[in-house]
Amino acid sequence: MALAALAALSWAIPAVNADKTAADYFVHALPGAPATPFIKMHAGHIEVTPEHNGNIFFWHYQNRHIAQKQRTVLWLNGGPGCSSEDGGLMEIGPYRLKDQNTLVLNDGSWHEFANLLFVDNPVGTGFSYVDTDSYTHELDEMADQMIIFLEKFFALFPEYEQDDLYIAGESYAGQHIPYIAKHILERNKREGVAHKWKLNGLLIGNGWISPAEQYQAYIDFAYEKGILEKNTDPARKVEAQRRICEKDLAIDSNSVDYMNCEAILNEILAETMTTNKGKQECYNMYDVRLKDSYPSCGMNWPPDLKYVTPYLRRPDVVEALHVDPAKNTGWQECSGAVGSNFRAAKSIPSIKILPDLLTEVPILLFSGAEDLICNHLGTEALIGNMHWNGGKGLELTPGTWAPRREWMFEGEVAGFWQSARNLTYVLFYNSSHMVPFDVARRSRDMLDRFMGVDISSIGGKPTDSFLDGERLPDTTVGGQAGNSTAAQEAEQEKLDAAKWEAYQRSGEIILVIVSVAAAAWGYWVWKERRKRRGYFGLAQAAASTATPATSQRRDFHSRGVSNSRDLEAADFDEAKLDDLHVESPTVEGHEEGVMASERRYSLGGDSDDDSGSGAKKERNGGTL
Ligand SMILES: *[C@@H]1O[C@H](CO)[C@@H](O)[C@H](O)[C@H]1NC(C)=O
Ligand SMILES: *[C@@H]1O[C@H](CO)[C@@H](O)[C@H](O)[C@H]1NC(C)=O
Ligand SMILES: CC(=O)N[C@H]1CO[C@H](CO)[C@@H](O)[C@@H]1O
Repeated sequence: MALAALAALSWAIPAVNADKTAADYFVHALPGAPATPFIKMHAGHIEVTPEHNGNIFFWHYQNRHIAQKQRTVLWLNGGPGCSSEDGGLMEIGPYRLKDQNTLVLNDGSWHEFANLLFVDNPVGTGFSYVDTDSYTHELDEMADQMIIFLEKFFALFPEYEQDDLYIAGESYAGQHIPYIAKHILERNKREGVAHKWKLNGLLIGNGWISPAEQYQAYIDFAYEKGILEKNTDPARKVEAQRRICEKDLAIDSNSVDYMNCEAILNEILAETMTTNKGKQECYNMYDVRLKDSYPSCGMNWPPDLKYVTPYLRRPDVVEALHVDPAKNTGWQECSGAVGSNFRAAKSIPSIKILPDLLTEVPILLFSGAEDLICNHLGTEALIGNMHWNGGKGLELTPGTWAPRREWMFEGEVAGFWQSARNLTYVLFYNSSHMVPFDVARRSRDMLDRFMGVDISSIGGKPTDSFLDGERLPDTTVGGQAGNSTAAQEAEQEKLDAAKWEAYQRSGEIILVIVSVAAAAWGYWVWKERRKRRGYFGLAQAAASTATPATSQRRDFHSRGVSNSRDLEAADFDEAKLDDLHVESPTVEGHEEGVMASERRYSLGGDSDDDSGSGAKKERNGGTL
């Protein structure tokens, strides 16, 4: 019944995108945002599969400055089925939410030298929608739709088509990003393509890339962090599960995920569950310095999520972002329906396509060292086993490994960099699955360095950033922390030095931004918090978890997945909206978990070193 109504409804809103112009996407005023600096934004839907009512939502932010050339970063979160508004509002975007009504500036935002394009991918995710019988199943299909999206996006906004293009993201986007890159390179080589897209680099944070190494790494990481102890009962149980997993991998090494291997992670979380004041607790799989209520194990995290969901459901926000009425179900961080349909059963894992990509495009893999679900040991192992551009792993010449260069940022040891033959690996210490959530400014320095931003032409005070004590080329403008007089003076100096022509945007747009920014600088609020990635529904196994959950996706989290009926473009039932955890999206029927986690995270959310999880040993820096 709902279906019929639904179908009728979707036809009643025909071809919404057909005749839209850029002006239709302009975000005139974003509720809760500071009045200045005014950040230029466009948002709305682009139709990719009209036959299935498939519409992809994007949110675009214009850069603050241009150095040398114009750049665009396309950002994708994981899942599959998790919205890239996570990245927009909790990681790399210009704003963070201080509460559900107030946006504050993120002084580590990546829009300093790049236009940012957040895309809810694939259809059905976040604000995107599609008929409920037409979710995406495979990676190639996803990438085809992304190409259609980009063609239409650049038709609407041709001024960005010749930007240097980077694709960045985390978690399951470790599958999405290489596939999209491959499809872009193929598109560029096709006869008759008028404008090639300048794909210049990929950045993947705590990515799900290579099952073989990454499943093994669950146990290695658990031992290294002291989560599991060798030769104990829990360790033996987990090892038994590893053997089952290895058999599956031996039979077929071409899948993106394996149920019996996912179970390793479940086992680790279940076997290390503890009881604290009558409540069951487990490790937060996105940041093992933290604990969460069992069986959520991180799904309630990060704390900002409890603001993001209600904010993105405010009618005035929905309207400001031009969300089509056809998306009638309200924003959800992760869509269980999208995740469970995206089996990628016929897709090969992205590790198999990275070597080809590396002949044409530099790739940076970065890891937050405290993440378990896509942990750095797995990333290091997959790099070590991969052959590309005439060598294996990060070797410079046979037998000589690229050095790990210590990275000092703003007076602190931030991690290390290692690089060979177009592949760069960066480890972030003290960081979770969602690196930019924890250390936004460092993550931006990484981006600017990778993109080769050179601020010598525009002035500004560079950040303190050193590799092996060596002063690096000046990339990031770092002088804007706080609202101090010094910060304002520094900004003034920068503007004086810069001159308008330095901001070489031909149109007047950027001038407006710059002048507004100049008038009102000194406004940055520093807010560093921690955050995660994907998720997975350990919760489905619920308290009865003697046996590993079966149906959860590695995805890293399908928070909210458990209600397998995900309200999608189809269910037009307002009443259901109300039932949907408007507060913190969590697993239905697990109320007490929510409360417990709020308590816990109010403590855990504010700085990097308050983890209080106690159990694990610290830093892994030296042992890597
Ligand atoms: C690295 O990528 C560039 C493109 O940015 C390409 O021209 C070059 O051949 C690649 N290097 C190797 C060693 O393949
Ligand atoms: C500037 O900083 C001071 C001290 O931190 C603070 O009290 C004040 O509210 C800030 N002003 C603005 C406009 O953010
Ligand atoms: C605040 C904090 O935990 N800092 C640590 C970050 O990581 C480095 C390297 O492991 C440690 O030396 C710091 O103490």
